[in-house]
Amino acid sequence: MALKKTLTIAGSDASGGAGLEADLKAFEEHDTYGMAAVTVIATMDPDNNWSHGVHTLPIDVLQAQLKTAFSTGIDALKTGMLSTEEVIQTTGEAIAASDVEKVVIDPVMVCKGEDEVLNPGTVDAMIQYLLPNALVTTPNLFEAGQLAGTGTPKTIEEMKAAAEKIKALGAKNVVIKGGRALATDKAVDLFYDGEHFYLLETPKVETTYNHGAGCTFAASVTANLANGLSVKDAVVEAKEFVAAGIQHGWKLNQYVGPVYHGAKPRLGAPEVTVTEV
Ligand code: PXL
Repeated sequence: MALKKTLTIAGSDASGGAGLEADLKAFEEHDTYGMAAVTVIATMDPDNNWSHGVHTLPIDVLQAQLKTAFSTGIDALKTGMLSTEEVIQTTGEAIAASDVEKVVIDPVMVCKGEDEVLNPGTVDAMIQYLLPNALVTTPNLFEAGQLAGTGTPKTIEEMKAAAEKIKALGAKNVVIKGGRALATDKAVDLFYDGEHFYLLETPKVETTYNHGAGCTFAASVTANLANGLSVKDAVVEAKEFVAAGIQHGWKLNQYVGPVYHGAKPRLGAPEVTVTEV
């Protein structure tokens, strides 16, 4: 058995739905061997309305993990929550110094429901250190607007314009996750490969149990790339995988409902419609 090796450089979500916990579950479901380099530990306080604590690990602890992981010969990697400019710079430089080409940058700026950027300065650092390494980047609407400097896109045309700007910053392929936020009757993502734009659509699911969807999507793209899929096929399968996870999202407690990371292989997935636009 020679499994492909996948790495997530991301935060730990102590509640298990997002962050590296989501990534490792998705890596496993895609039959790859998952590894993690932890950047920060996110905690949620049940005595204070599940408010988030963000505990960044010392930079030398991150560097030591990156050294471990890269020494094994990584086939594909993703980044997730990188909480400070120093963490972003260290991660970007380590990726650039490695020979890993299948690099998925999920430019996590906020957790759902919180709309302050994690830290001022992180957007510029992502542009400087992360995007130039990205084979694929997977911003949500808010993150796309921040990276593109356009403000949050509200239409498909605005998403296309933002994708072009993000591509110009060095990312080879851009997926903007509109999800169910756009005023359409489908959950719509836009995929731009630098030449063509494609809309990826699934039926909208009315649920708030979608915690971890973004991480699960980017991790699925990463594992698919490790397994040799083309970027487009990797993205389309990841959309199926996460749509199934959202369809079968469940209530962890009164505060949060994660996606069911194992839904697609066990319960099937909705069809993804792909349309060039
Ligand atoms: O979903 C974004 C996200 C990423 N990474 C970590 C998180 C969250 C949101 O809760 O906790 C570690």
